[in-house]
Amino acid sequence: MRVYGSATSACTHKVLMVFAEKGHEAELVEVDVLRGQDKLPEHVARMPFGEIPVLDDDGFLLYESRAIIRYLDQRLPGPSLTPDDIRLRGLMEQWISVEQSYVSGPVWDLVRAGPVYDIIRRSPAVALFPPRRTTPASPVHAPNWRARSGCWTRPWPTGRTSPVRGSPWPRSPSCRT
Ligand SMILES: N[C@@H](CCC(=O)N[C@@H](CS)C(=O)NCC(=O)O)C(=O)O
Repeated sequence: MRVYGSATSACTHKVLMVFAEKGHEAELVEVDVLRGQDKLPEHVARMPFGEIPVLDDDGFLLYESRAIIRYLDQRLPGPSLTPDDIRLRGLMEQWISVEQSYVSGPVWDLVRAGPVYDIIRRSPAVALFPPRRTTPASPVHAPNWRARSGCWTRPWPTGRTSPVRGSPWPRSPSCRT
C-alpha cells in the first residue's frame, strides 16, 4: 500500500503508526506541503481538498486520516487497535473527536494564519488551488490532558502560555494535583 503524505506531517504519522502497530510497511510518497505539492492537480485528483494524507490500496483511494486509520485497522491483519468493549470504544471515539475538534483543526487554523503558511502561499503550485481562507487566530483549545484526571498538565503545545496572546491557561476546576 502507498501513502501520499509527508515525513513531517502529524496526520501522516498517524497513518504510518497504524501500519507499524499492525506490523506492516507502507510506501510513503512524499508530498511536500511547504512547496504546495498538495495543491498540484495530480494530488487534488486524489484529494479534492488539497491536503495530505491519502491512502492508495491497490487503486482504492481513501483520504481523511481518521477514515484511513479506521479502514487500516480492519483491512490489515494484526492486533486490533479498536477495543471490543463498547465503553472503551466510546472513549476511543471521544479522543479521536477531541483531537480533531480541539487540536488538529485549531492548530492548522493557526498555521494558516502564520508565517509558515506564507511560504505555502508563495508557492507557484498554490495558484492552481488556492488554500482555504484563514480565520483570525483564536485561542487554541489544545490542552494535553492527563486523561480522565480532569487535570490539564500541559496547557498549550508550546508550554505554559498561549501561543496566541500569551494568555495563561486556567487551571481546570477538577484538577487535584
Ligand atoms: N482532515 C484532514 C486534515 C489533513 C491536514 O490537515 N493535513 C495537513 C498536513 S498534517 C495539510 O495537508 N495541510 C495543508 C493545508 O492545509 O494547506 C485529515 O485528517 O486527513
